[in-house]
Amino acid sequence: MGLQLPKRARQLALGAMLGISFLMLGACSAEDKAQASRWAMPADSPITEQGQYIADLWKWAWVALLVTGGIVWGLIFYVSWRYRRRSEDEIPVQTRYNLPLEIFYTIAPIMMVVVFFFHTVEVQNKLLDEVDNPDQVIQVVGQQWSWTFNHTDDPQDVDGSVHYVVGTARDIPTLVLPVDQTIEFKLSSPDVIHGFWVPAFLMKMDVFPGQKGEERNSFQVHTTKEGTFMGKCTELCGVSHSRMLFNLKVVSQAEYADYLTTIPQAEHPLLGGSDAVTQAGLAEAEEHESNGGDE
Ligand SMILES: [Cu+2]
Repeated sequence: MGLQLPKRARQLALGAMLGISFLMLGACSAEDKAQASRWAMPADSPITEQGQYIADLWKWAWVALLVTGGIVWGLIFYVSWRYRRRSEDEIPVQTRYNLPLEIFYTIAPIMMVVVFFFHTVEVQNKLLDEVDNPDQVIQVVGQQWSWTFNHTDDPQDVDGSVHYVVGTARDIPTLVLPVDQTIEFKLSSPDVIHGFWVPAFLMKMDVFPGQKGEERNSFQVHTTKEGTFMGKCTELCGVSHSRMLFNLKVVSQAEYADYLTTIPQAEHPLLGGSDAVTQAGLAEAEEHESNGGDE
């Protein structure tokens, strides 16, 4: 026997609940609504052709789930209303061991997972697809605790000269990219695993130590939108992991050509490790630790 409220009290409680729900919906700010309209993806994203595939996969997954949710909620409300207990003495029909129904609700979710899996693999293949002649090759080094960006001068010669930017945990670096070009990122690390993440790309990739040359993790994007965005490390990589940030600026191709003349040049890419210049963040953290130890 459950709690038996008088009918009037139950109606009042239901009315109050509906009222509160509508009030909560009304309290959504303009920002909440804008966020909902892009299905909670970051503002101004995606900024690459590849990112659009992810945005679409994400959107249609939500649509499929909401349709499924609508059907399930509808059925729950319908049967709990239609087959509710109507009298004190008689309980409604109790259905169990209904084989066709059990087969249906086992197969239906498996079919859904198969469809999601198919589309996920399809999008993943598109994201990892690479052309042989990208317009730019950026050799990205993640090291404790900042980034080095090597702008390879000749995309066909990754061991040749580069223009480069080296960040530290104190001075976060800016990665500048040209708009409307295919850019390849080759990722490497001299110490531990880092994660190269630009939220506006809607994808990220791990940066592994021990991978050299062509075995490095890599991916390509085709930039579609100018603007300033942010990037960060997304693998917990040590004490100053949270400071491993960078800025991303996507500029016109002319501005990009000008930009390259303003940054230093080297005969070979700076890949960290023996290139002590890329370890500036480490020295800073050690100084901090020794100061802390004296106190
Ligand atoms: Cu890191």
